[in-house]
Amino acid sequence: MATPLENWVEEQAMLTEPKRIWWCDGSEEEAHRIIEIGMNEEKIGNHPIFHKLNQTAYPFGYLHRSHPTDVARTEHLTYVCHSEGTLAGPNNNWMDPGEAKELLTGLTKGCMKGRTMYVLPYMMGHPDSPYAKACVQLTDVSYVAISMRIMTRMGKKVTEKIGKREDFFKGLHSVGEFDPNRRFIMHFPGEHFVWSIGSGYGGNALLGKKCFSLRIASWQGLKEGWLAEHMVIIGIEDPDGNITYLAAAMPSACGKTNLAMLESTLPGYKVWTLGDDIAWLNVGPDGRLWAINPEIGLFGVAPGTSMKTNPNMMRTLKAGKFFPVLFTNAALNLDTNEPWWEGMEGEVPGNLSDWQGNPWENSNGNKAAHPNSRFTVSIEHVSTLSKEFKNPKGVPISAILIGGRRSQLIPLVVEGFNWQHGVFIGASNGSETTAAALHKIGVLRRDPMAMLPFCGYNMGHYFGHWLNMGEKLASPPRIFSVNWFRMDENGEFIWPGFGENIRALKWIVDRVHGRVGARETPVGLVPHLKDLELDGMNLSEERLEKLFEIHPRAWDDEVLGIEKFFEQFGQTMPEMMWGALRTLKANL
Ligand code: OXD
Ligand code: MN
Repeated sequence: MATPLENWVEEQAMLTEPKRIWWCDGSEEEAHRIIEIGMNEEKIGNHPIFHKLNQTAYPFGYLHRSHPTDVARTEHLTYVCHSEGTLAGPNNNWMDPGEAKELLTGLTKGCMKGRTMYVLPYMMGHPDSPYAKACVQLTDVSYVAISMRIMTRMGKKVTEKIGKREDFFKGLHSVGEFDPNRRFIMHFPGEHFVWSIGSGYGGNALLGKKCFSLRIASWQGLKEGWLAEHMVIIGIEDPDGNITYLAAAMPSACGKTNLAMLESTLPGYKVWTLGDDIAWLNVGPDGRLWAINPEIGLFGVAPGTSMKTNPNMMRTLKAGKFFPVLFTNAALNLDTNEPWWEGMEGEVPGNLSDWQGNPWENSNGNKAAHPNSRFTVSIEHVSTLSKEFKNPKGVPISAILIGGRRSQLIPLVVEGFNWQHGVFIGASNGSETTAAALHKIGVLRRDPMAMLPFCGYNMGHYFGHWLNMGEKLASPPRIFSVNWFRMDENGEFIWPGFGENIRALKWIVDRVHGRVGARETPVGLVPHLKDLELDGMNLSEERLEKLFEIHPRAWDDEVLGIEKFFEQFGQTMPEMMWGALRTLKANL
């Protein structure tokens, strides 16, 4: 007798009409076959899906060029279809589930004709973790099948684990015609189901990532008492060999991957990598907050990544352990057959094709790589991978960092007065927008906990859930805000960032262990400058003070912006958040 999984796949095949169905076993041998298909059979426009790169310089490396209109997340086409609009909240697009299904049925009918339907059984989280979830995604493009193999624990074992169960998470994906007018990313939290059509871009198409591990999982977390967050997980080892684990939320393309792979400039300190994008946080039996990374791969922004900014990542891309490594929408050095992007060290190669494969002209600020070009690589390649990565229990979190890209106003590091105040800091977080989603770049938008595009339900309830989580924790982590991006009057970054960020992290670790005091300001606790370890750094006292400047009047607009943002949530906004805003105003 057919299993619920087989029945579901069969139903989707009746709707989408693929020429064949391929149940993926997740093996390396299979990945080679799928790559071959992507090089020789499947195409986007005139381009094959994959181009084989120089295997000496980039072992297992392949270049993928997307459809030109399909380069980032499309937030305006992303919907969360709860039974009622108020559950989705002002932070989500909402459509009635029945209506959404009717619309998508029309767009999906026969969309896989002439194509292969890949069936991808995958696990989010370590299979032995009590927090892991079994999922299945269907897709009609080799790029997505291969990317899912890098990002998730995919394979036959998951099919066996699902067996006769019905409670697996389902994702139906088709690139359709890559038509932005026929593109939707629809979430049905009540049914553990995501239906995505018209895009092959990571955040829209690798359904285990944003769609499932954040939007659907955050809703699960609300109902079950845990958190699904847009966070890095790292361990910081001090000179005595003690490791303190931190989780850090930052909006897309604000340096989470660099933070996850930071190489310390402080002797004796070392950063261990556990995750660069998503954390599932549960209350452990010991009353502490425990984190797992549900993914096993990195899908990072390429431009700006270099031996100077992130040497660890450059080595990771060349480690050649787990097949394959993908580069999406990078430029191509036609002389060496290597990928290239803006910000890579060395001279700009003379003979480049741009991210669409056209000869590149170095003029008018014309970018060779797309600003949101990406690499996709197994976390197994990372030499700083924590030995706890494979621990199904995860790691206990001592501090939560919340950051954004703020050229003005926000100090380098601020500690919340307590959990509730930390939640307020997170809820009022803002950041200047980047190329990770299609919108105007560089405008300030409120992005609470860096979850605005990813919280699968009303954020008013989300803040309430965070406050409740604090109640359930015997020893809640301390919450900090961080900002590496403050600029001076000349538009220059004051703080050098990257490896030097360890100095701010050290202060955070010192606070966690009660080794240093702090100075109280209206916005939270900041370091006594003497407690910051700045030896070997070229930063004048004056510039250092600038990093922590708080001008009450400069905060007026900020407070107004927060107030306006909070108002949207009406009755769902916890009174405690309003109280914290009133206190901030009074203190300023
Ligand atoms: C990502 C994003 O790809 O946040 O991680 O957009
Ligand atoms: Mn992200």
